[in-house]
Parts: sequence; C-alpha cells; structure tokens
Amino acid sequence: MDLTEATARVGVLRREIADHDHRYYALDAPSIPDAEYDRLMRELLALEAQYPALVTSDSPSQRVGGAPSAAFAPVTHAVPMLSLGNAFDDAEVRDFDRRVRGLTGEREIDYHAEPKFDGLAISLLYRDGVLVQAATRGDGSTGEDVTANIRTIAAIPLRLRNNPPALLEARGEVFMPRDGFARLNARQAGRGEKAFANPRNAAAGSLRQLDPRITAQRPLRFYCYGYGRVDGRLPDRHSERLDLLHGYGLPVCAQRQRVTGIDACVAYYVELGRLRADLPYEVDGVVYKVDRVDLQERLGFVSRAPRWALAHKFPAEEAVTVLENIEVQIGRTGAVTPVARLKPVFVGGVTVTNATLHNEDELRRKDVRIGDSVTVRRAGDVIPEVVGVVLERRPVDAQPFVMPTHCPVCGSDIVRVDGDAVSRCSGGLHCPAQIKAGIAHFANRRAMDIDGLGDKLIEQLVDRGLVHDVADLYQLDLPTLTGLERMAELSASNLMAAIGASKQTTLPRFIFALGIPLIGEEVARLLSAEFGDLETLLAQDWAELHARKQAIAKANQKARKHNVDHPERPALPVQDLPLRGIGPEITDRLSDFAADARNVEVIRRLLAAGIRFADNGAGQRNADAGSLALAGKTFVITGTFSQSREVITAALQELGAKVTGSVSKNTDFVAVGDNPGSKASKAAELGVTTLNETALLALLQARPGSGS
Ligand code: 5U1
Repeated sequence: MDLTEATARVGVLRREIADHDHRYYALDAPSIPDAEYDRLMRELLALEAQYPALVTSDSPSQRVGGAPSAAFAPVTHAVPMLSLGNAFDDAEVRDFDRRVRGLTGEREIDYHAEPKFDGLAISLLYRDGVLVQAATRGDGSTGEDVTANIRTIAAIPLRLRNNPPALLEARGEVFMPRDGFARLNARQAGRGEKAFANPRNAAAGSLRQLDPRITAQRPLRFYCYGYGRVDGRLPDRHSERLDLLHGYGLPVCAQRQRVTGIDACVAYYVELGRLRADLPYEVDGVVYKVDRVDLQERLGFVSRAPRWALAHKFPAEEAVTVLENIEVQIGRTGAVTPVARLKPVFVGGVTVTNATLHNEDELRRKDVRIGDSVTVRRAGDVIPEVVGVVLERRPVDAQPFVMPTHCPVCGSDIVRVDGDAVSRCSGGLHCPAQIKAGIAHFANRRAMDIDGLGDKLIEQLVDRGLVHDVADLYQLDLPTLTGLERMAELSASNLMAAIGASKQTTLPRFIFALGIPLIGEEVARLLSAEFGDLETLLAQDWAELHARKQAIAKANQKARKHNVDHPERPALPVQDLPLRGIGPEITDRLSDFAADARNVEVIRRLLAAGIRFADNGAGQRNADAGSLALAGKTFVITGTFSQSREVITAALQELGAKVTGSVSKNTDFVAVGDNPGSKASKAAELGVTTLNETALLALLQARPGSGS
C-alpha cells in the first residue's frame, strides 16, 4: 500500500475505531465482536508503524500511553469545581427540598437524580472538539494536569462528534468497574505487588501514575455528569444539557432520571440502593440536582457547594473497628475458617460483629492480630470480611493468632494435608458443626431450597437430637416444630410446607445438595447429564471408567497423528469420551462417598421420604448461576500447581467460571503454574490476564464460601 492509500485507510480505520468506542462506552451498544475490533486496531497500528508520519495525537492507537513525565503541572479551573453538600437520611433530604422550594418560591421541583460514582472528579477541556487538557479537581480552584493519563482511557473521546461548540469543558467521574478492579488486584498479587484496597483507590492510583503506559493498562471508565465553561447556547434544563453532552459522544450514565418532587427522589434512592450491589461499578450515593438551570442560578452557592444539588449518601461499605478476638468456625467438609470477633461497627447498612478472615494463610498474609484496628468491608449481601490492618493503630500488645490443634466443637484433631489450602477438623460426621453446616448446605437456595430453615433452627434441631442427618428433616412433624424456641405455628407450618415442596427437585440440585467435596453445581450438572440417574451414578466402577477414558484419549491421539500423516484417508475419532471435565480427584471423592454405607443409607431414606427428580438438568443452567462470583468468566489452566488441576477446576466451576482447554481472545484469565505450556505465551501474545498460583488462590479465597 502506498502513502496515499495508507493515508486514506488510516482515516477510515480511525473513524471506525472511534465509532466502535462510542458505541461501546457512550451508547452501551457494541456492534462488533472484540476480535473484530482488535483486528481493526492491529491494522491501524501496522499502518502507523509503516508510515510514522501518519501518527496523530488523536489516533486511537495513542491510547497506549506516551513517555513518563516528572510531575503533574497545576491547572487553574476557569469555573471552580464545586463539592456537594451531603445528606445521610431522609430528613436531611426533605430539609434540602424545603430550602430549595422556599428560596425559589416554587411549589414543586423537578430534580435530576443520578448515581454518585465512587471515583475521581475530572475536567476535560475540548477545543474545536479535540481533547486538549484534562485536570483533576484538586482543591476546586487548582487541579493537576493529567492529560497524558486521561488520553489512555478508551471511554473518553479524543474528539467529539456532532458539531460541538468551539470550547467545551466536560466534567465527570473517572472510576474503575468492579470486574476490572478484581482483575487488576489478581494481577498485582500475581506479580507480588500490593493489592488496592478498593476500586476508588485503584482509580486514583492509576490516574496519579507519572507513566501513562501504566495508566493505559488500568481498566478505567468515565461518566460525564456536568460541565464547566461552554461557548454557545445550552438548553434550559440540566437533564437536556446532559443529553446534549451525550450527543457529542461523551458517556453519560443511563441510570439517571428526571423526577418531580422529593418523594420521587427518595424512591429513586431506594431503588438504586436495591440495585447497588449488582451495579458493575461502585456508587456511594445519589446526587439530586434542580433540573431547571434558571432556578439553579437563582439558588447559587454557599461555601463552594451549590444550593441546587445534594449528595444523598448510601451507608459506607467499609469501616474501621477493633478486632477483639479470633475464633474458628468449622464448615461442612471440616474446613476451619478463622472468624474475627469485632467491636460492633455499622457498615454496609447493618451492625457487623463478625467477619471472615478466610483461612490461616490469608490471615498470616494480612498479618492480622488480636487487638488490631482493622478495615471491615460489607458490600451487598456478601459475608463481611476483614480487608486489612490499620498498622499505625497497632497496640504494642497485639497478639498473633495461634491455630488450634483440636476442633473447638468435637475435640477431634485439626489437620492440614499437604496441598490443601485449609486445615480441617478430622471429626467427620461425629462433629456437630459439620453436621449443621451440611444441613445448611442441603437446605440452601441453590440446593434443596428449603425456605425458613436457617442456622438458628438447624442449631436447635441438631442440639436437641431431633435431626442427625439431612434425611431426618423429612421425618419432622408440626408438633415437634412448634415445640421449638421462637417457632410460631405459622412459621412451623410454612417450614413444613417448604420441606414438602423441596421433595420435588432436580437431579443436579440433589447431587449438589449432598455436599460431596469438590462437587459444586457445575460438576453436579455434568454428572447428571453424563449418568442420567442417581443409581447409575452411584453404581459406577470409577477405576474402570478412568481406564476407558484413558484408552479413548489415546486412540483419539493416535487418530489425530494418523490424520496428519495420511490426510487422504483420515481415521474417525473414537466418539463419546466419558467424564468430560470430571477427573480422578472428583471421582475418588464420589467413590469414597458411595463406598460409605452411611451415605447410601441417607440417600435411601431421602428417596423413601418421597424425593423425586423432575429432570436430569442436562443443558439447563441454574437460574442463580449468573449471580456467582466468577459467572461468565472463562479460565484456562496451564502448568502444575500445588493442588491438582481437577481441584482447581472444580473450585472455579463452583464460583460459576467456565474452564476451557485453549486460550483465545475470549479467555478472561490463564492460570499459570510451574513449567507452563505454550498456553502461557499465547496468553501474553493476546494480552489475556495471567494468574500465578498465589493470585489464583487469592481470587478463589476472596469469595465467601469457597475452599470449605
Ligand atoms: N453524578 C454526579 N456526581 N457529582 C459529583 N453529579 C455530580 N455533581 C457534582 C459532583 C461533585 O457537582 C456538581 C453538582 C457541582
């Protein structure tokens, strides 16, 4: 291609890439697959490498980040960047509305309600539609020039569209979405670098990099929520002004809403609070703005905050408190989880007194000691966790934790088998803690779904000797239940109905409910699809099956070699490789389970109680699978780890991840152990995030309920 053709082609590619960025980030409506986008970008990069004179500063190729600088230059804001007054309850919100109505003389106010993103305020200056300067808020009058870093954020257009005014200063928030934050921290751990405490810190740290090439690798996003200087006429309402900015190509959050009156504001707040944990990014509240700009102008400002806007804050998701003690909890498979007993602290909307420390290694890594001040996090419905220690507040007599040698519930030895990430109580079904946890797992929403059978009730049922195993649940009657503490007649009959309803289930749910180690929901689905019914599954001769599997794999390998050598007469592959995705560790656990007469007897009693399977669930995805921590993520495993590949696969699948055999652009993570194969280099080539063993375990253990 000669220079003239290359110039034309580069122009086309830049427009196409900018269009796709706009569709993806501003319209939330991508129109091509990632691989096709990457192909366009690679073509542009190749042409620019061939003809360096064609490189321009607004080329999408320049998002990779330029040379590092020594410092950030100060930038004076022509229009000060204001802060917001806060409200923490409804009464303060209603006071605000009363003030607004009083000062404007309006009977009712139209507000614009928006999520308050937990990131960093940024000003973007566009001249003739081209991004020329980006600055942080700083003290509101003077910020720092972060143009080089901001230019690396693909969500921020380098050039506006649709005839923007000659000068336009857009304002908004740069933030890091939750999934990108998790990936970044896994990568940090993999490199032995410090993890970021939360997405806000990660976003701030990423923007304050002197080397834009580092910022370029950070998954930052941007939403525009306002403006500073704008030459030219603007609509009369804030909501319409944001529509206009959106039309110029700036991403504006779709969750915003124009509402009338303060009751509608509060309803918006309640609804966003409900959605909060499921949003792809963190929000710390809602911002209400008077929508009519003439009223905004009449209201003006007081001490650097507008009288026409208010931040209605959500309860904080993190708080600092004192860790008063560390005790251990025993899970259904005997896993010992250290639990922090905390000085009560209000966090994430509830008072928290306990938080998980995950396991002994995690506790050591964070160097948590009794007496420390710790940061506790509770987001959404997840189990509160200790995020880290506030070292500056460590008292001199802070005590390191010593792992008990015996189970605090049944007195059996606590053992840690080589290669196991956790210590376990060796008491098995003699340990009441394991029995209770097993029953709670059985009753879980994703297993037999027995509504109303909570931990306190299970505790009473086991401690009073009314239930020894899960089959006993189906022998309970109404008089027994009403005789329990805090059990009214209505709750008892509801529970009886829930137990009755649980008898009609599916085979995957039932297999999962049995709580066999390593058998998560995904493996349970594979097993039911493979074997079709429980009897066949339990009657398997696993050793024979493995031998068959190996023989088939060998025959197929031979056939592949034959096909290469003799393409003219290819051999047919041996079909029907049994036990796909299920290897010897899982089947060992299954055969151990099936070999234990007590388990067979429990199953017999469960079936005798009337448990029936509607279908084998083959090909059916669990309705709740999407809510799992790694749902939708694809992993590839290469190399050797301290735990077998199968154990790792099962743990990933239990969190909703898919584990595949080859690396592609669609792979989210490649777990790289010792002596990795070509998959590791393929990951590097495609820019897929890699995780070493520490990072992988951190990812698995950061999830409540994993590893137990
Ligand atoms: N969504 C949103 N966040 N936020 C932060 N809007 C918004 N507006 C702000 C700030 C500081 O300030 C203007 C009201 C001045």
